[in-house]
Amino acid sequence: MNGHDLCIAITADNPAPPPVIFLSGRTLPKDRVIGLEAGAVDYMTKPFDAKELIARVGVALRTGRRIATLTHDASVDRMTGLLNRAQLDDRLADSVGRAIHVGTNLGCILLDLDHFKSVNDEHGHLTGDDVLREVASRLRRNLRTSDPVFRYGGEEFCVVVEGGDRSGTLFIAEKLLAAIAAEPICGLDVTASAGVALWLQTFTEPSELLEAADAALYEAKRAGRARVTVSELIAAPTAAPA
Ligand code: GH3
Ligand code: MG
Ligand code: MG
Repeated sequence: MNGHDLCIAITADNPAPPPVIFLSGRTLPKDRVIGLEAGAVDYMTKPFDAKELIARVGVALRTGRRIATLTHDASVDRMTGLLNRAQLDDRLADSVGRAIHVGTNLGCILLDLDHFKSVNDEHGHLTGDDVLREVASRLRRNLRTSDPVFRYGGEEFCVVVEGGDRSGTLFIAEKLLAAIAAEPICGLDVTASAGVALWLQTFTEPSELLEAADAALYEAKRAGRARVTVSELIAAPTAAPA
């Protein structure tokens, strides 16, 4: 292929783009620069030594695995296995961008466990951790893969519902609270409250959606907990009577 051979290191457990090593008959520095600037992780010239090529493939794979591990650790909350807050910020901005571009709805659900401090105080932090893990698992099991769930903070979780209108997002929020309360967790009756906000095209920042969900969550707590409240400030307009 035009003086170049491509050596591609692929592993089944690495879904990231495979690292590319050029093996080329073009030996000039400018050719190496072109190859490396095109995204290759390494550039070898012919004639080549097979053992050196294999060693360089090994280095590329090792580096790729380390990057994959670091990327995973930077995105996933270690205790619950959910996406973390940094991912929420990134993905919410993407979701808002798509909602603006396509003109679709976007729902945001903020969930907070009720009286969770007393779980720690009365049963210990390890039990508290187990409760958080089981809640995370129930949230994941009750959501489509297209509706990502994030660990927002300590005992707070956030779900982004792309295309979610008022009734659809409310339905999901109610379903999640029901799933948490359905069966005792670690022998304890656990409930959560949720605040729902809906994206309106008048918002300027994704953070406004989170602020609105937070205000709704505060309302749900104030109204007695174990319930869903919608941020009335930004509730989607109801259809005008015919
Ligand atoms: P409310 O119903 O008003 O939300 O009351 P709450 O007790 O749930 O809220 P509060 O903010 O008073 O307490 C939250 C508790 O969550 C306190 C904190 O120790 C606990 N928490 C936060 N992160 C973790 C964690 O990773 N593990 C455990 N075990 N507890 C956590
Ligand atoms: Mg909280
Ligand atoms: Mg709480």
